[in-house]
Amino acid sequence: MRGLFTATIGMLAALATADTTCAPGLYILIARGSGEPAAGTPVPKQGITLPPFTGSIGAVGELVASQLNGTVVAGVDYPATNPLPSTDDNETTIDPSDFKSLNLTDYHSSVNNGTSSIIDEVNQYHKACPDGKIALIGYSQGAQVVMNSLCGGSGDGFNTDEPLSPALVKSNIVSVAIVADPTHIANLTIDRGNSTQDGVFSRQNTTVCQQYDNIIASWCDADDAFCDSGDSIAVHESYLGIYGKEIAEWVGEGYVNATTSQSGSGSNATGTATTTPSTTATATATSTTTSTGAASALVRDGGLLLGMMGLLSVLAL
Ligand SMILES: *[C@@H]1O[C@H](CO)[C@@H](O)[C@H](O)[C@H]1NC(C)=O
Ligand SMILES: *[C@@H]1O[C@H](CO)[C@@H](O)[C@H](O)[C@H]1NC(C)=O
Ligand SMILES: *[C@@H]1O[C@H](CO)[C@@H](O)[C@H](O)[C@H]1NC(C)=O
Ligand SMILES: *[C@@H]1O[C@H](CO)[C@@H](O)[C@H](O)[C@H]1NC(C)=O
Ligand SMILES: *[C@@H]1O[C@H](CO)[C@@H](O)[C@H](O)[C@H]1NC(C)=O
Ligand SMILES: *[C@@H]1O[C@H](CO)[C@@H](O)[C@H](O)[C@H]1NC(C)=O
Ligand SMILES: *[C@@H]1O[C@H](CO)[C@@H](O)[C@H](O)[C@H]1NC(C)=O
Ligand SMILES: *[C@@H]1O[C@H](CO)[C@@H](O)[C@H](O)[C@H]1NC(C)=O
Ligand SMILES: CC(=O)N[C@H]1CO[C@H](CO)[C@@H](O)[C@@H]1O
Repeated sequence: MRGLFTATIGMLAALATADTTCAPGLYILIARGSGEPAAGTPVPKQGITLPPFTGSIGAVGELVASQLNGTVVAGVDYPATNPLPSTDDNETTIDPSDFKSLNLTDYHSSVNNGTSSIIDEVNQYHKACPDGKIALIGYSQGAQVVMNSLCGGSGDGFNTDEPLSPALVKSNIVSVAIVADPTHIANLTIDRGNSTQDGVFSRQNTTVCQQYDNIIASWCDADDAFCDSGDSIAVHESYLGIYGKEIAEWVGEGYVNATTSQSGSGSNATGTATTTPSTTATATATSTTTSTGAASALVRDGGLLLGMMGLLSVLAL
């Protein structure tokens, strides 16, 4: 599914597993898309490397980190097996009937691994850092994995894992950003983008996770080959460029909501308390931040933001 993007990155050695050092601020755990390398994505134009396992959507984590002091960005250690044959690598469309005839055994085991891994990593982080606030971001197969961690395994070839404890989710997970989810269900309140169709593995049971609607946003556009059951791979790879900033704002807003008001009111989302530029964004990515002044809004205009938007366009999914 990653096409040219994957082909030009090259495989580097896989690095550390999720960081259990408590973040001074928000801890962002990211599940990458099918076929994206485990090694951090290099972004030569920006002179940085995204953290391992975060894939291209790791750029959104970096964008949040550049705006929210004390943010740590980490990725979920799972295979992210690409179910498509390599002949589809550079295609912009897919024949939906071809997709239905794929052997999905390895995809199922990858999703099952990812679901257990993210649940373990969140539980470990919570154990080490009981007050730590967590955001989850998932793209494509990683979106399915993140939703499984909240809703439970989706069955139908996939495991039926127990989801994260609702008590933990309510007290510690502040925002969830889902991008191009194959288990997407159309027309829910969590939905963003213009998809009107369910995904190829449309989720059957939302009993547990529907209580989290206020912290989840799920982006899917019409004709996406996976979240909208359409035929476009190009749409599936377009989100970062179109919605990257909006997704980063959603993630940061959840943290601001949770830390500025017990009642969850977002009215102070532009306050200065938690929105200073980070100079220690992550342990593994070199921050491009040079500004030292306090920010007055979650995502500001100006050089840093333009720099990060440049990063989004370089990485355009
Ligand atoms: C950012 O957070 C660190 C660690 O909590 C703190 O030492 C530093 O003063 C903060 N910087 C700003 C600009 O708030
Ligand atoms: C999950 O996949 C990772 C590599 O992506 C591997 O190291 C780990 O052992 C797998 N876990 C299970 C339970 O299969
Ligand atoms: C896809 O495009 C890249 C870059 O042009 C090329 O190196 C690669 O061989 C292509 N892959 C396939 C399967 O055609
Ligand atoms: C599907 O893939 C799995 C794992 O690669 C393999 O064991 C199995 O035989 C395949 N099934 C078919 C019908 O090709
Ligand atoms: C859906 O939104 C995308 C991104 O803004 C846009 O490119 C596309 O034309 C829209 N599709 C429809 C059917 O409205
Ligand atoms: C979602 O809503 C649109 C517009 O009302 C409708 O055309 C479409 O059939 C709905 N999709 C599903 C899966 O219910
Ligand atoms: C959906 O999941 C919940 C929680 O696991 C379970 O209690 C319920 O029976 C499931 N509903 C269906 C229709 O499978
Ligand atoms: C933040 O709070 C506002 C106002 O209550 C709410 O509309 C929004 O959904 C919240 N955002 C997140 C990410 O929790
Ligand atoms: C929790 C908090 O800081 N609430 C403040 C939000 O902003 C309004 C004024 O804009 C204050 O009155 C609240 O105390």
